[in-house]
Amino acid sequence: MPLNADEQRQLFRTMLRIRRVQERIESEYMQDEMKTPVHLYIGQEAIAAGVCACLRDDDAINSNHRSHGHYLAKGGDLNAMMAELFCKSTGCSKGYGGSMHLVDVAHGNMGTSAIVGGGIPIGTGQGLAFKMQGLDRVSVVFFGDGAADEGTLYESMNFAMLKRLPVVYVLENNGWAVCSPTATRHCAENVFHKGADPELLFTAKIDGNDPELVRETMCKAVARARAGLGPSFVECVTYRILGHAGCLQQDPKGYRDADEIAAWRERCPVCTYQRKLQGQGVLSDSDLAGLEADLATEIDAAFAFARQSPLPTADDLHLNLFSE
Ligand SMILES: Cc1ncc(C[n+]2csc(CCOP(=O)(O)OP(=O)(O)O)c2C)c(N)n1
Repeated sequence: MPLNADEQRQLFRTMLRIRRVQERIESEYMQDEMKTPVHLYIGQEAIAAGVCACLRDDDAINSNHRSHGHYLAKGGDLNAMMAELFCKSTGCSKGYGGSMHLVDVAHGNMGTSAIVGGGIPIGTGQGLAFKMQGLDRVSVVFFGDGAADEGTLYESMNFAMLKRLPVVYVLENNGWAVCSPTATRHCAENVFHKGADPELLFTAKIDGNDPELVRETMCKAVARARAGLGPSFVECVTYRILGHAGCLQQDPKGYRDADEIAAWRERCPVCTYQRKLQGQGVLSDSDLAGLEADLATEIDAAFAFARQSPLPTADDLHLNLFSE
């Protein structure tokens, strides 16, 4: 069903918010106050926004090291995220985890992990739990093309198909795993879509820079999962515009073609969607100015909150430990 104007503006807002937060992190990263590696999501915003627009608060997501967008789109608190990046005790993981360990159980963000592919079996188990409890909740797993190379994807999907689990596997194919292009790792184009039985697995390969298409495809997968019909695999083709980790000036030069980066910058999902909504008369100049001002205020406040928050203390070392 086509989106109405409010839904379109909401989708755009989610994307723009993720983008502006990422840009601020990038611009301040060299000050070395954020004592955590960061993996920025710039260029992939349409996926987190489009996927999470189909989910309820009580649906679960599991994701990976590049998770700022997933956390924000699923309703995570920006103050708690920024405090986590500054490793402060007010952070969403109490300052113990940093950027790769964002969590917000109240909004169904069950946690992110630095283990590539690690969220895939965990999200599958989450789907099993929902099914065993007789709930109509859905478990979504976000992972990259590098994680898709790992055997755990096939074990997990086989099990999800066998048990008809309410799991949606969202592959964010951004073309690269650190410095390795997908062409050197996958035997063919569309390798993940060959021979899938639609009864067992709904699959789609789509433009991951088109938020409305991501949302529409995802809503089909979510409806199938809620109806007890089983898992789906949605491959979203996109591009990581910045480096693998850290800020742009820390990215090694030469492993990517400058023309490739320029071509994908042209296809920036945020700018493209902004132009589309402006063209449709859905987003006015004053809407945009208001949105930008609100986001700048919110982001300033989150960085100030993070800076002013206390570090964990030595006594905190004894918390959150398990002993018999
Ligand atoms: C099990 C495991 N192997 C290797 C790594 C090192 N590593 C960190 S990120 C990464 C690349 C992941 O690529 P992809 O899944 O495509 O995600 P992207 O970074 O492109 O978003 C690798 C190999 C790791 N963290 N965990």
